[in-house]
Amino acid sequence: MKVKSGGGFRAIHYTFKKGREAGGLLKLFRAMRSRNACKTCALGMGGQKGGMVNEKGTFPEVCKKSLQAMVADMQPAIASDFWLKHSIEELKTFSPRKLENLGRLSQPIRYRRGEQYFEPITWTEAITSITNKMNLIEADRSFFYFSGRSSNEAGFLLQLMARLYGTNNVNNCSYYCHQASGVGLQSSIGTGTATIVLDDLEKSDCVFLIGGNPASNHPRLMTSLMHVRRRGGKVIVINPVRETGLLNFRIPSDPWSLLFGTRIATHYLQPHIGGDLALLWGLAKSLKSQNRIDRSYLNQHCRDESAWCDALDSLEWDEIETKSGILKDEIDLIAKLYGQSDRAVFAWTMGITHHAHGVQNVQAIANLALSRGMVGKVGSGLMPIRGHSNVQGIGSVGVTPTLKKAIYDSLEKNHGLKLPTKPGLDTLACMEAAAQSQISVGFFLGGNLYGSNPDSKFADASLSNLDMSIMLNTTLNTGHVHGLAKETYILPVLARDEEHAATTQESMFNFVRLSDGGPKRLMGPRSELEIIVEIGSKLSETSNKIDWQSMRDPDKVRHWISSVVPGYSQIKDIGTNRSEFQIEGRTLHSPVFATDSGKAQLHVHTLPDLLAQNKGEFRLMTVRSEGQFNTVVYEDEDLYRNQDGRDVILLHPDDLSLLSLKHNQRVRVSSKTGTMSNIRARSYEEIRQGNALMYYPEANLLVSRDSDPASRTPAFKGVVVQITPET
Ligand SMILES: Nc1nc2c(c(=O)[nH]1)N[C@H]1C(S)=C(S)[C@@H](COP(=O)(O)OP(=O)(O)OC[C@H]3O[C@@H](n4cnc5c(=O)[nH]c(N)nc54)[C@H](O)[C@@H]3O)O[C@H]1N2
Ligand SMILES: Nc1nc2c(c(=O)[nH]1)N[C@H]1C(S)=C(S)[C@@H](COP(=O)(O)OP(=O)(O)OC[C@H]3O[C@@H](n4cnc5c(=O)[nH]c(N)nc54)[C@H](O)[C@@H]3O)O[C@H]1N2
Ligand SMILES: [Mo]
Repeated sequence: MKVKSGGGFRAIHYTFKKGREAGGLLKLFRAMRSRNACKTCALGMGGQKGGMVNEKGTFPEVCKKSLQAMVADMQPAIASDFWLKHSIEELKTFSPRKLENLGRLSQPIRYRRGEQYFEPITWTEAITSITNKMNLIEADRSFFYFSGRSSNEAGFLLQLMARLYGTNNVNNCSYYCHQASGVGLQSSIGTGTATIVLDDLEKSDCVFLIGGNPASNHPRLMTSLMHVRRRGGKVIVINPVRETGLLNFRIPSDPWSLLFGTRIATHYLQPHIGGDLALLWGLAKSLKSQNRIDRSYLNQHCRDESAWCDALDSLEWDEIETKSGILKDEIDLIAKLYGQSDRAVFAWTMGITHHAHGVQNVQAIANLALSRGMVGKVGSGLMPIRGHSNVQGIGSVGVTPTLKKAIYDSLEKNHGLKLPTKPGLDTLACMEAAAQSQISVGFFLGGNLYGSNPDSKFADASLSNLDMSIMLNTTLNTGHVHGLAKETYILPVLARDEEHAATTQESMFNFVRLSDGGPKRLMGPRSELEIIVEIGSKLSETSNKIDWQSMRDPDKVRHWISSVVPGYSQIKDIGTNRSEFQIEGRTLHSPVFATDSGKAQLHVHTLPDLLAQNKGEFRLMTVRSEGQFNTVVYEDEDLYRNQDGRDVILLHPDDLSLLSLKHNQRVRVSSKTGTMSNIRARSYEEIRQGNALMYYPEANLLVSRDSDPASRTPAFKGVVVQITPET
């Protein structure tokens, strides 16, 4: 049966199913209610108000993904004889789901080239071998990659260790995610994160949701969107795909919505993939012709108003229509609605950032918001919807190749440390350096760089070219069996709700939460902080530079963070006063910007041509299904898009006819980077004609390393493919 709404009873039924897997619903409920920040997206659940409570204090807010993540952590340990029974070659044939379901990692394991099996080793042996090797190489021949699941404390300490060791090759998954938002916002308004708090969303009368599928990826945001709509506000979705859950969603915590469903989008624009920049400029042009631009705001609070207005005037509608795929009438209608709004919020996700012009997309969103004075006012503003639960915090505390000047200065002046000055490499640059044998050691705090990277073949070759890699993880993923370095160490870590001391995380609304930790579920894994201390205290370059042993205590690390990270001074006492806080200088409720001039900057762009202009070519987006969290696939089916498997390419029915293909016919999909065979071409009328959809991470075989020059984010949603029938 075709699924016509997101959420609903299916989500509740799922809760019971997961409860059974976790050894009882009550046990799962207790774990979910513990005072820890939610482990999945960065919407900001949990912390000191208790699990399943949002930043406004509403309960119960729960989603399928948070249950999945919790149940995964509640699994028993992988038995120690497992490693001797299953060869690496065999593990390579396991699906991401099978790897995750093997259980929790609980002892250090090592692989050495030439051997066929992982070998369990002691912690002492692992730490000694790792530090011996690191002591032999030049620091700049190493790189550090962080996912966004770890705590602020672990993030801060590991980046400090890397820099004391002597390298700035420090980066996080943001380079494959929201980097374009950070760079774009910084260049427009002087800060790189959301300008609003959750409550502002509840006050707005118009929300633009651009290039995201929160029904599946940030389900708890749907409650706020329901409220906007119930208040008579507008929810304008811009997405080449009509996503089921954005049309109708059944919110489990709202009885009426649960039974009858809630319509979410009031308006739905379907541009071509990559057509947003033209569309955003079109909206601004239309707004201007309707005399709805707030000239006095632009005059007082923005720079380069006249250059921006001239650019709007000289743009031709023909160009806007062909490059966006949206007709002027439709653009005029949406501009009119926006023109009537008093408090508008602009929210966006990967459909905006995963392009070779991702930064420009973000700047154009900021332009549009600024044009009506929607930045720096209650109930309105800019809101990048972040991915990982602490990806924003990891960036704030210094996990970036270039340290913020304030952090750098403070570490040098106040703490007397000498930091390296050679510029650090971003994620893609590190992968390329590894492929060229310029880097020999990779250190990974969480994540799955192999699975996340564009051009999977290249990723495999590049990571295999390393002499040593060190991975700190909770469960096994594809990155532990593909692209193995000559010597690979996998170190098991505790999840944040199992640590003996409290840690902190930062939500997408710039709110710092305290996770209490909790009893260890397994005896083998260690806390991330403990492992970093063990390594840092044994590296010859770092051992005597700070008092490592004291850093086992997250309170001590927080003292450091408080003294060096801008806006974070209140973190110093959070371990004792337990007061979660809003980071200073981020939320903008008045139009004073953190730029040199105090004004926001308007940007002018040239509009890129749409990709895939030639006959037989399609624009491909690579996206998440409802049943996965990034490279970890929990279920093969994609409930909301009505797909029973992941080996598919979704095409508009007219495109199938054009290609003389039948629904479900096997095809070969090729790009300039790779080919995937035996894919089912499926008729999917919800996608805009000329565009195609496939699932990440599998489709990374097709994604090239072309990236946005300004943010270095790969164009995961801008791939040109050809489709031919299998013979
Ligand atoms: N369940 C679940 N939740 C998650 C994750 C997960 O994997 N699973 N991952 C987390 C992470 S790290 C992140 S970053 C977020 C990701 O959250 P999203 O950004 O929502 O995830 P994607 O699946 O990448 O999908 C992007 C959406 O963009 C649309 N899109 C694609 N190309 C374009 C375009 O050119 N223009 C426009 N306007 N739209 C386009 C697609 O149709 C799709 O609806 O979710 C987080 N939450
Ligand atoms: N083609 C394509 N590629 C993409 C994307 C896309 O849309 N299309 N999306 C991109 C995006 S937005 C992102 S964010 C990246 C994802 O990039 P990553 O963050 O690198 O990948 P994940 O799959 O989220 O990593 C999951 C692993 O984290 C580990 N883990 C879980 N919890 C913890 C913890 O508490 N501590 C530690 N140390 N480890 C833990 C588990 O072992 C799990 O296997 O992928 C990017 N790649
Ligand atoms: Mo992400």
